[in-house]
Parts: sequence; structure tokens; C-alpha cells
Amino acid sequence: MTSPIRTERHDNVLVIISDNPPVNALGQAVRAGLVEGIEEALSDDAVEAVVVRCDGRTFFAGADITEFGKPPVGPSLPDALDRLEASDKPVVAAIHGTALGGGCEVALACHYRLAVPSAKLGLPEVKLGLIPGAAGTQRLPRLVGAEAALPLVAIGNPISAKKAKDIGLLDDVVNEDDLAGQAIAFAKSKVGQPVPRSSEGTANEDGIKNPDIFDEFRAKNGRKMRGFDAPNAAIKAVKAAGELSYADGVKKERELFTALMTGSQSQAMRHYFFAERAANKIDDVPADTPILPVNKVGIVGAGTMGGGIAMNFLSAGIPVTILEMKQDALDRGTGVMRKNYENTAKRGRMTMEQVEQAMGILTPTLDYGDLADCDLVIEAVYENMDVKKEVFAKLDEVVKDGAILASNTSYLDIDEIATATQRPGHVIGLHFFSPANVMKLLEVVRGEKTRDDVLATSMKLAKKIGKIAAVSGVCPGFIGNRMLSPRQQQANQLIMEGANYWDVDDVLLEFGFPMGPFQMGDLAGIDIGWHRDPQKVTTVREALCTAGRFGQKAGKGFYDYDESRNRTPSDEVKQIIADFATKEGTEQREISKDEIRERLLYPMVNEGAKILEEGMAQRASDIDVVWINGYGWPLYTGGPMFWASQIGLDTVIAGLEKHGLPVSDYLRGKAEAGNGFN
Ligand code: 3H9
Repeated sequence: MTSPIRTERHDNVLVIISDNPPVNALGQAVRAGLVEGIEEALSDDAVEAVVVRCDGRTFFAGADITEFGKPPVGPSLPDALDRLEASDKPVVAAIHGTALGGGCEVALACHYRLAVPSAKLGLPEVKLGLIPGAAGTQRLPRLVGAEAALPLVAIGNPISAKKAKDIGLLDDVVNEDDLAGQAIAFAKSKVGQPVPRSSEGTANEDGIKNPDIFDEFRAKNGRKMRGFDAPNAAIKAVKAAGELSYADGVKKERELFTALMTGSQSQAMRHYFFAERAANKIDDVPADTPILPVNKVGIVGAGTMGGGIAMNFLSAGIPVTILEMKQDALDRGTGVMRKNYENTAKRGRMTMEQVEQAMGILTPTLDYGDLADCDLVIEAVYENMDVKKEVFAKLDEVVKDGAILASNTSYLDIDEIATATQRPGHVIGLHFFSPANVMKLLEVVRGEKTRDDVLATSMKLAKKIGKIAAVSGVCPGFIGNRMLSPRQQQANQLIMEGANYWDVDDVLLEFGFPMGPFQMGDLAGIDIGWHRDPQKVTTVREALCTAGRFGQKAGKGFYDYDESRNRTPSDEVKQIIADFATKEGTEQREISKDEIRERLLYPMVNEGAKILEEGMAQRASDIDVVWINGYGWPLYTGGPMFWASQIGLDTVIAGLEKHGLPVSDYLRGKAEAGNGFN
């Protein structure tokens, strides 16, 4: 096998080049090639400096994740990088694309770092449930200080080349063109000078002078880090860089790294990494399916959903025409969009100029005719089949041939909606989640007649607007809401049988969800869909509405809220529930948290199994992607199907049977096969 690493001589500079598509991951052959390259440089007196760079779209994007969990084959990355750093001939990293994880650690081991302006650098290992394991947690704080290192290591978001230069991670940002030439010239200019090594740096003083930075960082980012093991380990490792010698710090990093690597969270998060990428692939749609141009988007409905959906396209620079029935609704809708953008600008996440740019490509209209030249029109009117069919019939009449017509429905039958048009092949479901400008998930609903190019275009577009897409077949509620339904049924049933509703919420919180179903009800508003007839009380929700308990906005719903929106269980609600149970003749008993958890989560797994059996999801991992990104299922468990496989499908089945709940044949079959869902 030919090595992915080659070397080139430019006068007295040896350039070590990696060509390992797609992302120059640091697999065994790359590591071995790096070591050989540095040995070649050291053993040749005519070589006085070294440049390390990559071909293709990016500098090393990290260790090769597919090697994790397999027996290690040397040289290890830490060893390879120690050899690189030990060189007394200057070594320059020339960075383009993304220098991530192990790739950033390569750069840290080099003596100098140059990058083009479009490059990004970062240590995203925490997003895989890990910390950097090739001395990144020790070299980085010694180079840039603990305070600047903390967010990079413990939150894991990459930074721009400019920011990297500002904090001292880069020596220089060079022109986008001819990175290699500029790096060679830079390397030549350093010949004969003593080499600076980040492992020998003493820039960690901020952590020593102000030990509070670690607690302050924890306090500030506590919510983001809740439940995750890796961020805490990352903080410990950066702290160790200030407290221990370099050699002991590296030992500490290795200890923390190894514990994470063998733990369940990292396994789950690595599963998710590949799941997200797999979800983008559609098994029976060829990879070379033509992509239709989408240069202009129409949105029908300027309510909360329509406005939020529109913002995704505007932010990506795609002009949007938004349609409403009445001027005041149109003004209100576009006003909310502007306000949302302005709030983002106030928080410093965009400039006012960008706000104006986005709003400048928005065209509000009351006339369907203005949608005629759109390449894609998304309907976001309220959930009623007749209304949706009427909208689609109208769109079919006015919008140009070949344009995609999409519905944002969250549970209605896309195939039936498509019958209202003469172009069912161009009809698709694009189910955004609320708030649509924030939530990452896009369920792409493939109708019976949806064409391959329409589907492929929708997947590509999802990526362009920063969404994570998963394909669902047509069934009530698609993947996400279909699985939510048995959980909600059990939640309602549990409180009738005597479970405390706050225990139901707390069980899900403890599992790692951001909130439970009753908190969610209070947040969304209990009165959504309420008939407003105080004489007609047939459900707990109707009883709460009749008592004026509309949710957080009324200061009371399932819970009582204080001014800071802290919740306390309500005696009134307890009584309402108890009265209902008596009326229904349901006996109330004490219910353990274990029973609550099993009855909430196992039926979801069973429903997921049915979704797979019916072919409504292509693969179990797509279901994980939907639940993690659309409903707050904790990432560190890998999603419902991965989690079920981890705890054992036999355990799930036994739990369902114990509670008298149905078990699908598919789930039984998978349990018998013994490989979980994967
Ligand atoms: C680490 O470095 C640990 C060290 O500290 C310690 C070691 C001792 N390995 O995302 P894309 C594949 S941990 C293997 O669609 P993009 C990916 O699966 C690592 N494969 O492209 C996909 O395959 P396919 C720290 C990888 O342009 C293809 O490449 N680094 C790896 O949207 C294209 O990927 C990270 O966490 C990998 N490291 O985004 C960075 N990376 O085509 C992870 C990608 O078969 N990577 N693949 O589906 C990324 O964030 C993005 O891939 C990147 C490109 C931004 C680079």
C-alpha cells in the first residue's frame, strides 16, 4: 500500500505532505508517514527546516475515529508528535480547512503555525465524549494560557484563524493563495534560530494567578455541560497543565482520556457522529442524482413557524417571498422576524449589517402570484387537511413547473396533500421544529411519489441552511411525533394511577432531557387547542384551563411559578388529578421512579421498532438523530435505539411485559438476533 504521506524538497526545506482523503484523518499510515518524514529531515544535513501541510480540502481533521475501540497500532499520535516537537530544526504547520482534534495537536507540536484566513482550528473531542489525547490539553494552555484554552478544550467549538492569531495559537495568518510557498519562506526565515516548543511554554500563568477561572467557567457553562462527563475531565486536564510538570500533565491527560474512551458516553457520542452523517444518505437514491437549483424560496404563512422557517433561508443568503392572507398578519410576522434578528445582534451573534442583509432579501406579499418564480415553496399554515389541500391546489396553479412544493405538517398524510396537485413527484414534507430558526432537526418526509431529485435536493438544502436532516416515510407523526405519542400516553396514564406529575418530569430530567412532558405543557401553553367551554371538562388539561391554569404565561399550569419562573407542584392540580382518577375509577397507588422511567421510555423503543419494521425510517440510527436533535434526547446516551441496544433489548422487552405493554414482533426478532438495533 502506498503511504498517504510524501515529502518534497524545496532548497533546504523538507515539506511533509499528507494526502488522505476525505479529511486527512490521522490513521496509522499517516502517523507512520509523519514519523518517517521527520526522520528524513533530521537525518539529512542539507535539510534545515520542515513544513507540514495537507493536500485536499483540509489540514488533518483529527484522529481517525474509525480506529477508536480497536487494538492500537503504533506509532501512537502522542509519540509521533513528541518526535516532531523534539526536532531542533524548525517545523512549521501550514494550515487550511479545519485543523481539528489530533490535527490541532499536530499544529501545537510544530514550532510555528501559519494558516489561511478561511481556516478553522479547534479541539472538538468533547463532542465525541473525549478530551484531546495527544497532549493538546497540556500544550495549548502552555501556549495561549488556561483562560483561552478552556472553552476550546471543554466546549469544543472551533475558532477562526483570526481569533487563533489573537490568542497566540497562530504565529501568522497568510494569504489564501500559495499557502505552501509562504510556509516554505517562513520556515527558511527561522533556520538557525532556537525552536520554541509549546510543551516548554509558561503561558499558563492566568490559571495560577486566578484559580477561580475554573469554577467560574463551570458556573457559566453548567447548563451546556449538564450530564456530560468529558467537559469536566477537560477542565481538570487544563487545570493540571498549570499545576503539574509537562510530563505529569501528559500522564494526567492520558488517565482522563483513557477513562473516557472506555466509558459508555464516548461510545454513544461516536455512534452519533456517524449516525448524523449516515442520516444524510438515502439508500435507494444514487449519490449522483441531480440537484435542482434552489435560488428563491416561498413560504406560505408568516406565523411563528413560517417566520422561523423563512429565517433559515435568509440567513443562508437565499431570497424568500413570504405570503399571508391579511396585511396585519403579514406585518406582525415580518416584525417578529426582524425582532428575532435584532435580538441575535444584541447578543453579539450577528452584526446589524447582517440583520439588514437578511431582511433585505425578504419580500412580504399578499398575492399568491408573487410565488410563481420560486424554486421551492414551503407551506406553514395550520394543521388541517382541507386547508392544506386548498393551499397546495393554489400553489400548483401559480408556481412554475418543476418547483418543489413542501409541507411543514407535523403529522398529516403527505400523499393525500400531494393529490391536490398535478405534480405529486414534486411534493415533499419538510418538517421543521419550533423555534424553526434555532432547532437543528429537519424531518424530510418522502411521499410515495416524491422524486429522487426532489429528495436529494431537500437533503442538500438542509445542510446548506445548517439543519440536520433525517428521512421519514409517510405515517401519522412521522418518526419523531409518532414516538412521542406513546410516551405522552404513558405520562397521562401514570398520573392517573397515582404517580406524581413532578416525578414524571423529574425522571426525564434525571435521564438527561431538558424538560419533562408537564413542564413542556406549561411552557407551550395548556390552552392550545382548548375549546373554551368551561361546562365541558373531560380531561385534566381541560380542568386546568377551566381553573385559569394556562401554563407559565398565566403564572400557573401544572405547576405554580414564581417571578423567576421557578416551579413548585400545586395542591390544586394534585386534587384535580385525584378527582379525575376517582371519577374514572382508576385506583391510585405509589409508583416508583424506575417504573415511571420504564413506562415512559420502553414504549418509545417499541414504537421505534415498528417504524423500522414498516420501513418508515431507513435505519435505527436515523431515529436516534431525530430524537437527539428534535426532542432533547440526551446525546450522551446515543439516542433511543442505541440506548436500548446498550441496556439490552431483552431488558426492554422484560420491562414492557412487566407493565403489561405491547411488544412488537420486530423488537422480539432483534432481541433474539442479539445484536441490538445496529
Ligand atoms: C481526536 O482527534 C482525538 C485525539 O485528540 C487523540 C488521539 C490520541 N475520522 O463531516 P463530513 C469522515 S478525535 C474518521 O461529512 P464536512 C466522515 O465520517 C477527532 N472519519 O464532511 C465522512 O465520511 P462519509 C477530532 C472522519 O466537510 C467524511 O469524513 N476531530 C473523520 O461536512 C466527510 O465528513 C473531529 O471530531 C475522522 N476524524 O466536515 C472532527 N472526520 O463520507 C470530526 C470526518 O463516509 N470531523 N470523517 O460519511 C468533522 O467535524 C467534519 O468531518 C469536518 C468536515 C468539519 C472535518
